[in-house]
Amino acid sequence: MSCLLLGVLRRSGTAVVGVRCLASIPSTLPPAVAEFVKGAAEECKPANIHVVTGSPEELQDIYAGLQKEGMVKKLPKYENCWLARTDPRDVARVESKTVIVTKQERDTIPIPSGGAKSQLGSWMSEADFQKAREERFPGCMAGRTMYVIPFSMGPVNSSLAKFGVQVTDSPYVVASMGVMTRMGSAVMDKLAQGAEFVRCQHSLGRPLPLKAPLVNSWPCNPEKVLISHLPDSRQILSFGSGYGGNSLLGKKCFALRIASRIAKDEGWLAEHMLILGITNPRGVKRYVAAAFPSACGKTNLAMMKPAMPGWTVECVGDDIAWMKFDSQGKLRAINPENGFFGVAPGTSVKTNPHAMATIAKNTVFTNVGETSDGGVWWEGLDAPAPGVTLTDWHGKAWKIGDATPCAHPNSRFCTPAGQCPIIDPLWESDEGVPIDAIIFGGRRPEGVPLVYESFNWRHGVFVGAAMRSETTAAAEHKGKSIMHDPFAMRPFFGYNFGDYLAHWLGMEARPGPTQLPKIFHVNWFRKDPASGAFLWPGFGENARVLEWIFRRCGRQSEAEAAKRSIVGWVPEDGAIDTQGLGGKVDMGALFDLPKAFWQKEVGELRAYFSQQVGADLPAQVGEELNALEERVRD
Ligand code: SAT
Ligand code: MN
Repeated sequence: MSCLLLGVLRRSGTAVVGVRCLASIPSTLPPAVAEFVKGAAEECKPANIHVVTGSPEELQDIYAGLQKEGMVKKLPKYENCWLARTDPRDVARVESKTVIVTKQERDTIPIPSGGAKSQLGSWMSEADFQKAREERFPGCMAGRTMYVIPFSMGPVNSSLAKFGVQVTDSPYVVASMGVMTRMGSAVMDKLAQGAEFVRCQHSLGRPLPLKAPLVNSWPCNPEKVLISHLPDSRQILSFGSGYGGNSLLGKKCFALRIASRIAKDEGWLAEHMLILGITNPRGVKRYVAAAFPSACGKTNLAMMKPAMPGWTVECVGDDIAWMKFDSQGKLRAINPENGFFGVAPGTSVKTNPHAMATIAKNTVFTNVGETSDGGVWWEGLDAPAPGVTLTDWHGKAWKIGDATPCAHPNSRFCTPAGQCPIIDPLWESDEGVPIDAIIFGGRRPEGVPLVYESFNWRHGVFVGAAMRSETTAAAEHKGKSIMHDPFAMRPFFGYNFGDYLAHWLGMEARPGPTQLPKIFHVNWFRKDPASGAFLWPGFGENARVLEWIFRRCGRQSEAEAAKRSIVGWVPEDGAIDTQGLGGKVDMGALFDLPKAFWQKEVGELRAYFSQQVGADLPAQVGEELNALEERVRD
């Protein structure tokens, strides 16, 4: 066996050993971790191994190293804030190169009919994966340090938390994982007690010496990107990208794809949902979880400043919810993350004042613009003060009015959740917060009312399955289209969507007491067909809708403050408080339910379910679609 030079391994802040051979690893690492690290090191052949403790001094060293390599620069305008500019080919998640490896294709995705491509995930056979792995990983960390990151998704002592170990050759990933997860020695202590962990192996795919120069000092290997998940053995292997959800493996890869599969096996839910607490003027508090596709303002809602006097919203999480029934049958949720990895452009004092306060220190910004006084800038912020000039995300001089954007549209802030001024006091509670309502939403310019409540759990599951949202067709600019994005999980399902629906439906029949949350659908984005203007003001005014949801959660009778409609329960006239909106909002138009629209919607859903889910669609979901069709008949 080859001997590798290992750096000083530190645990709990103490220098322990300078190990020379991989065989020595078990003396400092828990045996299962040592075995994983040994396997990764033998495959990737790093020059050094550094076990991450998570101490402040260690993180300072990491940032200093990143600065020296030119991967980040300090932003002197703020406290401990950093700017990274990536290779322009490495700027977002790469769905087309994201796969799930299982024995059978049908374990991963429903088989689409008529040779169509599945939109519900991407399967790779075990044999193809093995080949892809052999083409990528051997020797991929040569000359680099392999960091070993023990991390926890969820507060380390929470009964809902799960652990991972990520090996990576990217110090930027170490710094970002330090924000987005609980990372370091406390987790290693749990692993030493035998706790299970997800094995995460990540490489930028640029061994040293380099064969070609880096762009922006940002190592990546765009031609070879592959983000692979092995749910049966709880493994993630990611190659070629240093950015976001491709490389911070605790996030989408673990907390959604692998965790959704673990949740199915163990009887809980891992969902692409924000969690917020809302308190009414009498001090009664409820928690809700909400799923929205991208570009629907999820982070803004999670940190909303209610426009209604006396109401407060507090944030538990902005992206992912892990939810499990407690012994009383109440669904309890934790945010498995420790930070926010939010889209910067469009974030401003007007759209999200609490996010602006959160990112003022200890934040890593990636691909945003830079001001000449050492700050950050992006589209949606006020113009900088006179005399202050701008540099764009490529590092070139930029001025307002230039044809290309200053910040990349997917530029991000990576910032500690605990800094959010409205972080919920229970956001790190071990048992999670009790969820009274689940909200689905989408960007629907036509036909879909401001809010409705499902008739029951089974209908609510159908509402989640039927989620659609407007997107701009990426590079082709063919205009807008309404994409299916069931449960806002389309890119994140860890197993067959038909089985996922069955798992959700099964919550109703689970053994023991069960208090199911109520399920709602909201649409802040309906437009006036004549003018094209939004009918609803959105942002802080969305609290008016949350108020109705709040009331419905505590209702004494089914029809309290509501009336039956073809889509579900909608607010009875006057039940949504519009005082203070100046009579400008057309509630009639917001709740209009044109039958022709809904007949067309039923047709599109039927085609989608039959092509994309086929035989794997649970019968109950088909029955709900039939029932909707009946209700919208002329
Ligand atoms: O880049 S991430 O996957 O972490 C964020 C996102 O795309 O939603
Ligand atoms: Mn997300």
